[in-house]
Order: sequence, then structure tokens, then C-alpha cells
Amino acid sequence: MPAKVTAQLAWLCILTVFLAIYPAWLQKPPKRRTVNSNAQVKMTGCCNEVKELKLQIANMSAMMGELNKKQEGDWVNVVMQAMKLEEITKRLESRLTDVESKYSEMNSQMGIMQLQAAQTVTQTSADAVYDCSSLYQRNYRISGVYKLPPDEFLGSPELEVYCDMETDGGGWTVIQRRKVGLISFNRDWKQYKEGFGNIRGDFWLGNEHIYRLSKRPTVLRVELEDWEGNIRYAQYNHFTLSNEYNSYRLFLGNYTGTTGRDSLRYHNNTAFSTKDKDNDKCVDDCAKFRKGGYWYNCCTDSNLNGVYYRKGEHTKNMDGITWYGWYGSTYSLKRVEMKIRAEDFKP
Ligand SMILES: *[C@@H]1O[C@H](CO)[C@@H](O)[C@H](O)[C@H]1NC(C)=O
Ligand SMILES: *[C@@H]1O[C@H](CO)[C@@H](O)[C@H](O)[C@H]1NC(C)=O
Ligand SMILES: *[C@@H]1O[C@H](CO)[C@@H](O)[C@H](O)[C@H]1NC(C)=O
Ligand SMILES: [Ca+2]
Repeated sequence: MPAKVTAQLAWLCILTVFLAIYPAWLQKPPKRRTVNSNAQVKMTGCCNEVKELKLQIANMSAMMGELNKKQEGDWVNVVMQAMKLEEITKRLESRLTDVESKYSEMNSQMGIMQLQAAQTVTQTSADAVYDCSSLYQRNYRISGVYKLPPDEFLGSPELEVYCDMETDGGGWTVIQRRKVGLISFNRDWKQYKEGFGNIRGDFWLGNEHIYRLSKRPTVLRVELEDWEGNIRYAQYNHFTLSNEYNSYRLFLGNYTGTTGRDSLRYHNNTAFSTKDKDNDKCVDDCAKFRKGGYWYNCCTDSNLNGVYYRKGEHTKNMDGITWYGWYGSTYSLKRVEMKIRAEDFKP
């Protein structure tokens, strides 16, 4: 090949790579809103990450510049290097997108906080932020962590919740999740009352919060995943808990779903039990046998707050995360989520 053509080819290649990078430079960070200092700290952390990624991308293009100078030499080598750079750049860009989507989630949290500030002035019960379904109605459509403002009228404190804004139309407040398996669910009454765990990982929202959130007509959705990645769900209308005085007794309406048999109905109209409070309908102490807090009857047809067993260990015990109607009494599931939303919710 004549030297001129090779040089031109190399240039063309470099130009293409450069154009692939350029749009990432142009992306402006989403606009800042100033709400409170706590939020600011998070925002700064995030922006630094974005900044750093952008710097790295800029560095890549500086290295492209160096390559330009070398283009007189061996062009195959240049093209190879350019391709390698392009690959790295692509990886950086996808990381940037990742960070920016996290950032937009934070932004929507900012929105809630603003709302909170506005609300102290204009709140009426009609536009109260009550749960994730009311947030959805206010156009918060990104799944993630939100802060529900305190409400004196409803007697509720500020509460951090995880909203599922995607499943079956969204608007779900997640009340329980098992998927990581690092924390114990064999906890006492007080911990089950107040809630425990990590809102982004495994947690129990707290019986007192669930009781309060299910005071108005509420749907409960239970999502189950086995170790092969199959997902099933069970859904109930008229889900509610009684108050602590009545031991957070469970009430369920009719079942719809795909979980084989309904394995929560057996626990209907049953009080909550923990290792330090035996409210079950058995001479045995179910919470001790099944190692969780649950609406134990005598004892279980499901045990969603049981012990998390990993693959290989998941079929050997009776105290795992079970749903008898799908896999029987000894198969511990890989992932479970329980979530609620208002019965009159319309996506
Ligand atoms: C760019 O990256 C190279 C290789 O990783 C590094 O040696 C150099 O210091 C970086 N330059 C800047 C400005 O970050
Ligand atoms: C459950 O289904 C029965 C029979 O279809 C119906 O009569 C009843 O009203 C339903 N209950 C609820 C809570 O929806
Ligand atoms: C659950 O128990 C309550 C109270 O006994 C009852 O009214 C309701 O129909 C029951 N739900 C189901 C699904 O059986
Ligand atoms: Ca008992």
C-alpha cells in the first residue's frame, strides 16, 4: 500500500474513535438543586466520581493525540492501539452512564426533600406523601430509596423506604427483601417492630411501619425466585396488620398469582411471633424452630423470614426461606421481596 493511503487510513480510524468519545464530554451533569447539607455531601461524592471519569476520558483523548504523532510509523500498530483505546473508552462511558443514573436517582430524592419543605406550608390530606404509590402519582418514576416525610395528621415519623416503580405498574413500597443473605432474620420482637437491615439489601421495614402503611386498603405482592432464576408471585388484596396490642396479626384477602399453591393463607388471622414472643397456634415454639419472625401458625406453610441458605445448602433444612406451595418444606429460595401499594392505585 502506498504510504499516503496508510496514513489516511490511520487518520480516519483515529477520527472515528475520537468522535465516539466526544459525546461523553458534552454530557453535562444534571443540574444541582440546593436542598440540605446532608444531600450536598452525597451530591459532591457523586460529582467527583463523574468528574474523575470525565478526566479519564479526556486523558484517553490526550493519548490519541500522542498516537497522531506516531502515525507516520507502523500503521497496523497504530490501529491496534486505537482499537484498544476505544474499548477502554467504551468501558469508561458505560461506567459514566451508571454513575449518572445513580445521580438521577439522588436527584429524585432531592425532589422529595424539596417537597417535604414545601409540604409544611401547603399540606392537606389530599396531597400527602403517604407511601410509594403517592410518590408515583407525583411523577416519581425511578425505583430506589426515598424518604417519606413525617406527617403529624397520620402520626407517622420520617421513614426511608425503597420504592419499586416498575413491577406491574409500580408504586410499590417494599416491606421485606431477602437476596444477599448476610444478615440474620432471627431477631427479637423489638427489632421486628422497628425494622432492621439495609434498605438497598436485605431488610424488614418494621411491623409498626407496615401496620401504619396498610391502614388504608392495601395490596400485598410477594415475589419469589428460585436458584434457577425462575420468578413467581403471589398477590393479595385487603392486606393489613393489626396494631402491636393485637400482636400485628395478619389479614389477607383473596390470592392471585403463579406460585403453585397459596402458602400465606395458612398464616391468615395469625399473630406475629419472634424468638422472644411465642404467639403461634402451636404447643411448639415455631419462631425457635423456624428461626425467624413471622405469623407462625403451627408452624409454617411459608417461612419468608427464615434462614438464608446458599446454593448447595438450600435443600437440606426446614428453617430456610420456604414457600411450600412451590417447592415444599425444605427448599430455601434465592430471593424474596414483599411489597405493598394502595388498592385504588392506578398506574
Ligand atoms: C493518563 O493516563 C496515563 C496512563 O494511565 C498516565 O500515565 C497519565 O499520568 C495520565 N495523565 C493524566 C493527565 O491523567
Ligand atoms: C374473595 O373471593 C370470594 C369469592 O370469589 C368473594 O366472595 C370475596 O368477596 C373475595 N374477597 C375479597 C376480600 O376480595
Ligand atoms: C382471613 O381471615 C379473615 C378473618 O378470619 C377472613 O375474613 C378472611 O376471609 C380470610 N382470608 C382468606 C384469604 O381466607
Ligand atoms: Ca407456641
